[in-house]
Amino acid sequence: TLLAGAVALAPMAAAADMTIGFSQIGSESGWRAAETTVTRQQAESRGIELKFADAQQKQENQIKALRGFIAQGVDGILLAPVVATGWDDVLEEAKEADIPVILMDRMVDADKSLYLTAVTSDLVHEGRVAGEWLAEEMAGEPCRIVELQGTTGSSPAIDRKTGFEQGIADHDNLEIVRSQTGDFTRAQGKVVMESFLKAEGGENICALYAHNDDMAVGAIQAIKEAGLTPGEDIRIVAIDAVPDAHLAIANGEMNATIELTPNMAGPALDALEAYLASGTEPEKWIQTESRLYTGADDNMAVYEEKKSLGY
Ligand code: GZL
Repeated sequence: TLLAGAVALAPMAAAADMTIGFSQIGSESGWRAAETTVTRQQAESRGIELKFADAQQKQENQIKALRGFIAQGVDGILLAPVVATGWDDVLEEAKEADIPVILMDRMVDADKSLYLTAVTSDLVHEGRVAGEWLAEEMAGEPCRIVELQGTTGSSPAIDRKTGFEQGIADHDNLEIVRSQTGDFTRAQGKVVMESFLKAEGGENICALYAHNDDMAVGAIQAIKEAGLTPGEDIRIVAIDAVPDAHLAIANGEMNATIELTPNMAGPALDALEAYLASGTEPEKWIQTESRLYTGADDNMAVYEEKKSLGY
């Protein structure tokens, strides 16, 4: 019993003096800022010391941060990889240093032995749900779609595009006529939507698919400034379900969003603690849920609840 007691205490001891490095992409969207807040809360509640590095959306800054964490000898690393490629060397260095790496909300194109697990949603599924929603909404009516892509080369931009195309594949009344990155930001979403409206003529655009709500919110501004009614003249579907998306849907200015939880750190730190305490190897993919919200939902109630949680 003494030994068992000691082992039982070990995880707490490990958590109490555990140091984790977190290489965060930046704060390009409301969702990203919420993920950072939740990660700090999750570390705090576990008595974990979190070393936080903001990369301002630059991969080289993330690689530098990871090398710093390795040099400091942290117990584990959380990495939200801005793009999918170019990680092999630094992940090899972490493996050499026997420091487990957990991927947050985005995937990397690297051998699975180079990371402990990835905590992400099914990014292809999210895109497919968006496409299927629009297909149902249009019910066979012709619809010329413009698409605001996420950060070029990021797994969400690649997978959400693939999924949306799957979702509309069987509906030849739906056609993507323009597709360009808005880098997941409101500012770029607005600028690119302005260029779409200019190039196509607002009356020739039936719908916008944005890879995240922040670009959709920027596009709503552009649509209004072009004298059109967002949510009616141009239907809008996006992903994240940040509070401002629920507000826009409640106001009829947006039509649908697919929820992405900002709490990737809970499952990530659970897996990391179990691994460090007793060598438990988690599944290589811990999938978070995706849920569709439309005008049929009580978006004001969800907005209030998310704001009350500090989102
Ligand atoms: C998706 C995540 C995306 C969010 C955006 O898992 O990586 O990054 O959808 C954020 O809001 O910029």
